[in-house]
Amino acid sequence: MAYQTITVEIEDYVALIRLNRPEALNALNSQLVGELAGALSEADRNDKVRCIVLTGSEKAFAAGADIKEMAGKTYVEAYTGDLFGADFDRITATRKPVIAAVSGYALGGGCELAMACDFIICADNAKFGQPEINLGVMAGIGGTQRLTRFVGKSKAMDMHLTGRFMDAAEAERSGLVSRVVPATKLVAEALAVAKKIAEKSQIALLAAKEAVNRAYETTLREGLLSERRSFQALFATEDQKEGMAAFLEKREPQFRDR
Ligand code: CO8
Repeated sequence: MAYQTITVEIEDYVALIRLNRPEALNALNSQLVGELAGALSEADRNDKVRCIVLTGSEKAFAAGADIKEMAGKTYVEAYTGDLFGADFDRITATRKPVIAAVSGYALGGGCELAMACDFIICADNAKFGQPEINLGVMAGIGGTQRLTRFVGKSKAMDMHLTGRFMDAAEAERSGLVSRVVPATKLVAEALAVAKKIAEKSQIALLAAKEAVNRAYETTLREGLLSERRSFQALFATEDQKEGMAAFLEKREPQFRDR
């Protein structure tokens, strides 16, 4: 499928999706969000993809929702048109692991998009922010909920109410990102991590992702029960037999997704 606002490359079972609107610092317009949702759904269905890396350019992962596109909208248009709603739901419904590789600005919707991925690896030049307050609005695709879960109420309030940016060191310290790497090595590092993930049993990967996500959506008791049942269910797979046999025989496992 040909896209105009993103590029997709697949190699070694990893799909590298790049946001590609350099003229607008990868601002998220309806076309880009729709294309991204389509590319992620396609990657989910593609047997040649086992892990996905989502990135932007060195200057910007994404500088937010497209202000030019949004500026003239009325409440009725935003509400009845469900601005980004359905497409963003499709993005967050991706079942395979998605790593956000963030360099430069991840602001507003860009920060929200990165947080909607499974984890964030960022470059040392990364800047995260929810500056919507400066535009007379607020976050609208998960920022108030996800940032608060990542960094806690105090920092989340600080970010949303002042619109200030958080640099890579603070983002790592606060638990927003999992690793910080030099900007020049960001994509290579993210791809290396994705390739490692791609070697695992896909059944176990999907189950582990589902289980971690439940931590945000249910009570501890329900989450623990759900985790236990998924763990036990994995003993019905050949990959569990192979993984444990390989450990005992001191060799690398050969997972077959069965
Ligand atoms: N939308 C549209 N165009 C943008 C955006 C954006 N978010 N950000 C940058 N651009 C454009 C600029 O207009 C400029 O275009 P042009 O050359 O045609 O004037 C080009 O990108 C380069 O930008 P700058 O010249 O401003 O570059 P600087 O290096 O000087 O500054 C900044 C970089 C600091 C990132 C600056 O561009 C900036 O502040 N951008 C806006 C950041 C922002 O406010 N983001 C939040 C947007 S609102 C949002 O994301 C809401 C999400 C929820 C939506 C949910 C709907 C339901």
